[in-house]
Amino acid sequence: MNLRDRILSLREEIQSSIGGITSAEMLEEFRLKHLVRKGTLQAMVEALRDVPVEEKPLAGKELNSLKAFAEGEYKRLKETFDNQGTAEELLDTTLPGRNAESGHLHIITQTMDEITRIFAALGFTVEEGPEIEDDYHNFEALNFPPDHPARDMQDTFHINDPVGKYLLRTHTSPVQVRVMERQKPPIRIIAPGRVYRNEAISARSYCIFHQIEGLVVDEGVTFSELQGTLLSFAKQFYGAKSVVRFRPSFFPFTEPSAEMDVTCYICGGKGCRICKGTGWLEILGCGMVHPKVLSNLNIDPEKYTGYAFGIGIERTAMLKYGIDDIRILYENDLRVLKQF
Ligand code: 2NM
Repeated sequence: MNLRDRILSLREEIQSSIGGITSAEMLEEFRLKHLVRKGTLQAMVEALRDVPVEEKPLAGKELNSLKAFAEGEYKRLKETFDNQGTAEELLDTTLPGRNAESGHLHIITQTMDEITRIFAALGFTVEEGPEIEDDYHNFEALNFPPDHPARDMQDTFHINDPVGKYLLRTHTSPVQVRVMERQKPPIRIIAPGRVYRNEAISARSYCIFHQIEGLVVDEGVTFSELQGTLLSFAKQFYGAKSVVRFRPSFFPFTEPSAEMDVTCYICGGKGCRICKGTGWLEILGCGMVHPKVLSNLNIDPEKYTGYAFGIGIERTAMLKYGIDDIRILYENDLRVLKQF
């Protein structure tokens, strides 16, 4: 058989074996048989030296074409198998895992949970109520006179309902009203939740914020019991060395009413940037439940007394974490949220 015929028969062999290659292993066998230095194609190149001169050009051309074909097919199949290796080949279980970032509770929720836990340990149970309230539960039952400025369209978000009595609650006090409607004393509850006020948005106020309000009603409840309970809260939340003071204030639903300050937990009362040099932080409003609120809810004010308080969560969280603009709590900027 002359060289040209041998080359043609090698082409047939190569062509038919290429059709049967179905794995990377088979492709490697193909390479070792035909494409390496001691393979069939190189053997033909060497044999080309011994053929008569006149046969060389044609045989050479034939051989080059076969080599190009075999190498091209090898490259094509190699790429195919490289890209679709079995799952086992592609999965390297020794690589370090990808870090799955997990979310966490918002700073407002964290603060609310922490305060709730402290009062729960003091014997308070948690109550919730609707955010869309009616005028009676949000204002009237709480002794707000009909012309009180908070009832004005300017300060409260009213719902555009046919009766015109629904609104977004401006505090969580309507939850306390609903508890007093359905439950006889003793009552000892806190109401954490979201509230709404139609205020100009600024660094200090936002149209949405959160409160925890508390209510205790029983026979013989006194202002000193209020003071002891809220002092215990302040020591747990702001530190055991905390001291509190009460200043007279006014709310329609309490009499007497007070604001409670705690010694600044940053400077310990010496005066610093956070407490604006006063040594005190204003942290909540409180008071003895007004007798009219009790009688509105069929609780006999001659037999029962009660105290109530309200804590603003945003303000508390901002003081604790040194945040100076309330709006960043509502922008959902991960660069901010991840810090807490
Ligand atoms: C405050 C301050 C003082 C309060 C009163 C009542 C209720 F329902 F018993 F009348 N709930 N919450 C209250 C009292 C809230 O927030 C600054």
